[in-house]
Amino acid sequence: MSSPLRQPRGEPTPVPVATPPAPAPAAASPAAASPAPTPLRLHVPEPTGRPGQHTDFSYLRVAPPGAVPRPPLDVSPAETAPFAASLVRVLDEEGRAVGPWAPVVEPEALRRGLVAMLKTRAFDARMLMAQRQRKISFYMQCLGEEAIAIAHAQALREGDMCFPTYRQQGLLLSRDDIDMVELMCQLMSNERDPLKGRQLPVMYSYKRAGFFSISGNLATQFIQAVGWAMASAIQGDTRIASGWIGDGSTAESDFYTALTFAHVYRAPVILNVVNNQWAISTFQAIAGGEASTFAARGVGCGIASLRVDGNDFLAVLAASRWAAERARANLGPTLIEWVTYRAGAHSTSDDPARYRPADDWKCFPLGDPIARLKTHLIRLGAWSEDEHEATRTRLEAEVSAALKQAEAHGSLHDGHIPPLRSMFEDVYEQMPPHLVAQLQQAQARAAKGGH
Ligand SMILES: Cc1ncc(C[n+]2csc(CCOP(=O)(O)OP(=O)(O)O)c2C)c(N)n1
Ligand SMILES: [Mg+2]
Repeated sequence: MSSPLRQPRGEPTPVPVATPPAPAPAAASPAAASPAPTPLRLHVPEPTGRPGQHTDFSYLRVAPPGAVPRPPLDVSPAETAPFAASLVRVLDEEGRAVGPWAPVVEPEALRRGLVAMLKTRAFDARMLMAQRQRKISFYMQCLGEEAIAIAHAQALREGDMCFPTYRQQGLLLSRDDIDMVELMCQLMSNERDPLKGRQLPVMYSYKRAGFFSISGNLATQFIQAVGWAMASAIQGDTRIASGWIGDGSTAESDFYTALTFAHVYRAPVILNVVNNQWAISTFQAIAGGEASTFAARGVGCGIASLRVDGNDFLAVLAASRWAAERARANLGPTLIEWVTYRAGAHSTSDDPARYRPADDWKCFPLGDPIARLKTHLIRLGAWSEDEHEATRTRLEAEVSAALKQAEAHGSLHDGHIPPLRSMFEDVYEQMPPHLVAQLQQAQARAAKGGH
């Protein structure tokens, strides 16, 4: 027997609708005259391009370079609403630096930035290949997003603390005191892995470089950064924090908790939201980027916020400096949405051809950060095509040489991994008896060839 509620296939199942309270007795109207209630439905955002199509990037809300004014440092959070809806840009199509955000910067600093971006790209490309050669187990690139971490690093001081995600390797690779070989040893989980195989390969940790241990639990970086910044202020210190999160991860409740604490106590922190349009195969609109911007979340929480072209090295530098200066002057937190594009796969375990057009990055309206800074420097007479090619070749050779060196300390292939006892070390100053017993048991088993 069919139920009166059963619908033909394909028809939505009716949702019971609460009956409105009965109107006053005299005004009762016949049921037949009232319109049929509208079945309720949900909106599920979709990307504007799928494999085999062309993405319509008009959803991005791109402003022309130089068009957005530069507010005073002590602007009130509410007054930043227009900045959170627009897009701060400096570099125009011809590589000129235009508008009020154009930073005062020595060409030498820009050259260093360009070299660091080229180095990061060469490192990523080689590590991707190393994963395909099964020398490392897993890798995540930041292809197309290099300017964000690298220009941001130039706005920070020694002692400031970044709470990065796995896509800010540029913070490390832009430093002279971080050895690529050591990063590679971690990627290979070999004998020289500074974290002794206790972290995922790409999750580095460098206290001396202001690079807090990466956590695989997304969005925790934001609460940690705000807490660290609050502690710095409580101690009357001068160091600020910089927290990082992706567009997708803003959907985590930790994001809002961090914003509340940052706002309430005016914590000296920069809150970076890297909107690279994707969270693995999920389009940014699913995390809430369709009807509003991610920067607007900051304004709603009482935090001064900017939306910035993340592929424009000069805009990243200028906005990062602005936010850092605000934090150092006790003017409170700044949230910055960096608009960029994740040009590569999410990780070596992902295949973006399954969910987005293959030529998407080529069509992305904000271009390639390396090409844009290169054009600017050539225009300034501070760089050339020849120098660019020579630098690229030199860096590729340096990365390959570093990989050889790292491989000499072992790789996944040859079992040169940290010694078994390291699993039991570094927790207690003196190993308690139950761990000593477990260690001896494990060593005895390993000696017999077991695991
Ligand atoms: C709390 C939590 N949920 C889910 C995951 C699995 N995960 C890892 S990366 C990722 C996508 C993150 O996307 P986004 O925040 O946009 O950063 P992106 O990778 O684009 O840089 C997901 C869902 C996780 N690591 N932690
Ligand atoms: Mg993302």
